[in-house]
Amino acid sequence: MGVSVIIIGHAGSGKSLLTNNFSRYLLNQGYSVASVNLDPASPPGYATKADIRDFVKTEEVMQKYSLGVNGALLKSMEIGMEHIDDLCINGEHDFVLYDTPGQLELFVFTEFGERLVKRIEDHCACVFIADSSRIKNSSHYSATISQSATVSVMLGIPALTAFNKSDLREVKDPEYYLRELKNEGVLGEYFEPLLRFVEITSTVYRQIRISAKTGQGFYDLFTAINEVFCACGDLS
Ligand SMILES: Nc1nc2c(ncn2[C@@H]2O[C@H](COP(=O)(O)OP(=O)(O)O)[C@@H](O)[C@H]2O)c(=O)[nH]1
Ligand SMILES: [Mg+2]
Repeated sequence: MGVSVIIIGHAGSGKSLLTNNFSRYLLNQGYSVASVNLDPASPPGYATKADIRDFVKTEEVMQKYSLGVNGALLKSMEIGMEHIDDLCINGEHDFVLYDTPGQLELFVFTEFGERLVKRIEDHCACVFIADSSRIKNSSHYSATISQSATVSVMLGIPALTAFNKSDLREVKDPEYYLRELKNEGVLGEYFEPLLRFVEITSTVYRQIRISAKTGQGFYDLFTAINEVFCACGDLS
């Protein structure tokens, strides 16, 4: 059975570049890989097995329905949902990478993500991409980890956090942020147990630092993805 990886993160965090370069990495390792673009607003810029833009393009939705950007994005996801069967690749590849819309709420907080996950028959996990260049203190770090946990809960699948753009800036060890949090009063008191909770409930908690640009950390990401299913006792 293959592995489906849903790549989620904030706009500009590097989802599309990761889909492009990580799929090449997997291909070079000898695996069969398919990439799926689920962002109706941007052409993927890499070869896809399925592309939501074959069914709906946000710029056309804006014109056709006289909508602003946000309305058109939501409408695009609604239209895309009618084609979920065409966007779901099951049982054909070792890995399927799903590149999600720029704004993560379009995938996580609409029915689209939930429905897609239900249609995926392969093993399925999500990789939450965080932009390391934006993590400048313990609050940023805690908020990032919390969001990854939220995505996992919303979609009902395991999530890994991958700290991208490590070529620009590397995140510090979790212990460093925990120490810092202890000095941050109320916020620290709130986040420390939260960080511990995420640590205990995650299948893979070691920090994964990658660069979608240079390929740094791709082996670590690859092994972590495999560990998710290994830890679930489900490698068949
Ligand atoms: N330096 C650096 N730039 C990156 C990295 N990943 C993405 N980018 C750049 O960040 C911008 C947004 O990337 P993109 O993949 O389109 O983000 P998306 O909105 O999450 O799909 C682009 O200019 C990418 O070239 C990385 O690891 N390092
Ligand atoms: Mg993108």
